Amino acid sequence: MLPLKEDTIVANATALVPSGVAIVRISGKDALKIGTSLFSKKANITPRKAYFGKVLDRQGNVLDEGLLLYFKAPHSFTGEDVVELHLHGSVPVVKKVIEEAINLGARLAEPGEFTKRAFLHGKIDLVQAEAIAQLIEAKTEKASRAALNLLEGKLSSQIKQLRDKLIEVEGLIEAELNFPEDVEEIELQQIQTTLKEVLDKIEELLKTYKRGKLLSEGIKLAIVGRPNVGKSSLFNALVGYERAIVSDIKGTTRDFIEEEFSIRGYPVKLIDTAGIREAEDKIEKLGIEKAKEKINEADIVIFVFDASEGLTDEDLKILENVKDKNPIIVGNKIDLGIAESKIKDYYNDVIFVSTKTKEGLKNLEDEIINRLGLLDNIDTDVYINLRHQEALQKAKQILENLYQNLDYYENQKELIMLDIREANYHLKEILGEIHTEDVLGKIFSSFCIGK
Ligand SMILES: Nc1nc2c(ncn2[C@@H]2O[C@H](COP(=O)(O)OP(=O)(O)OP(=O)(O)O)[C@@H](O)[C@H]2O)c(=O)[nH]1
Ligand SMILES: [Mg+2]
Repeated sequence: MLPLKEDTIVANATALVPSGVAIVRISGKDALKIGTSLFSKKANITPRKAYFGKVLDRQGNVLDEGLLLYFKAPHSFTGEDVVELHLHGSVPVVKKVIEEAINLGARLAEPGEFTKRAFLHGKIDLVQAEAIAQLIEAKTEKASRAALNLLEGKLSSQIKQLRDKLIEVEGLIEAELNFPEDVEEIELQQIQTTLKEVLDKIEELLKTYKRGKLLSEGIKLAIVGRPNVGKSSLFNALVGYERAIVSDIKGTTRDFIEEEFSIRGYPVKLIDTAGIREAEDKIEKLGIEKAKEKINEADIVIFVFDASEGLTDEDLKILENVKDKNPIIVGNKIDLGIAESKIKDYYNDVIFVSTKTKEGLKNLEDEIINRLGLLDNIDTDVYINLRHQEALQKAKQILENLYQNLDYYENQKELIMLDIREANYHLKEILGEIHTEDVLGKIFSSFCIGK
């Protein structure tokens, strides 16, 4: 564990916006001294009790009234002495209280520093620290539930089980090597069984990465097509309200429009774009350029045409231009009929919908989920992130190699031990049992101030 900085840090724990209540958090060895200097009740503060009083500046002028709470080390979030001042959520008052705490010797906390201290004091492991940021940033309930599972230690406990299995084998080999007369020889079969168990579990965890990424980062969907086919109508139908202007005038949508919503708990950013055609109008042309940019950025492109008219040459030209994106092809306005003969080459690939009657919209959602590889309804408790994925892959590679060549190592158990130790190093990295300042810097700097 790294040596902790001994200083006391302060920051707003709530957003700096006008609100009912705002919390200023102070953590470190002088937290109580600084906190009570800014409060009317100065002495005999019992931990975990809320005191109502005046919040004061250093000269004793009243800044606000509010609550003071004291959490005595190590029974606090950071594991240090922590004082929370609950103020009214007035931005200037919160700023003033922080400034006063700094004048009294505290330092403005770096992003994520409270959580980092909690980690360094062993209150949480690194997976749980990451889960806090994930929970705060979750865009859907499904995403927040997934983050909470990590915070509760559901991934950590699985990693710890793997780590312990490897430690056990490592220990047995070490004992055999050190005390060959006293200790029974460990069978290769036993090592093999453990390696297989660990590898299977690692494989299972690796499979959760893609879903976890989609859950935390969301999916970008762009709707494209020629003017008047009903792109904005589809956009509105999917997001659930009349967000975009719809009209029978071609070229209604000029600039792109973005809106966030969710499909089956996965956050989605939906983008409506200007209808693509050979436009004369300067502004429309700019909109069409933007539409092309949005197509490139999108994870999935939804190409819309008017099914009652069939696929026109203009449609086919646009379709040709987006074919690299493997678009979902949507035939809209089926309430007006389907011009089957003009669609025949593509018929089986088309999702037919009517934004007017809402027919077919569920099929479109299914197709989106299918394209993302999410249709199998596997709902795991835990999802790994990129950092976990990298570490698990390294561990997997070492163990797989060992597993396949185990027979060659029959008389070189120390090599088996070294490999297992190295693989375990990567599992310990996930938990943060082994870490570098670089890794911590990367994780915690992505937090916001005060967390
Ligand atoms: N009958 C019928 N009309 C529809 C349907 N969807 C859209 N429309 C009509 O088609 C016209 C064009 O709809 P928009 O959603 O504005 O089309 P757009 O593709 O966004 O058009 P631009 O923004 O000009 O590119 C409007 O008059 C809509 O009411 C549908 O499913 N059935
Ligand atoms: Mg439109």
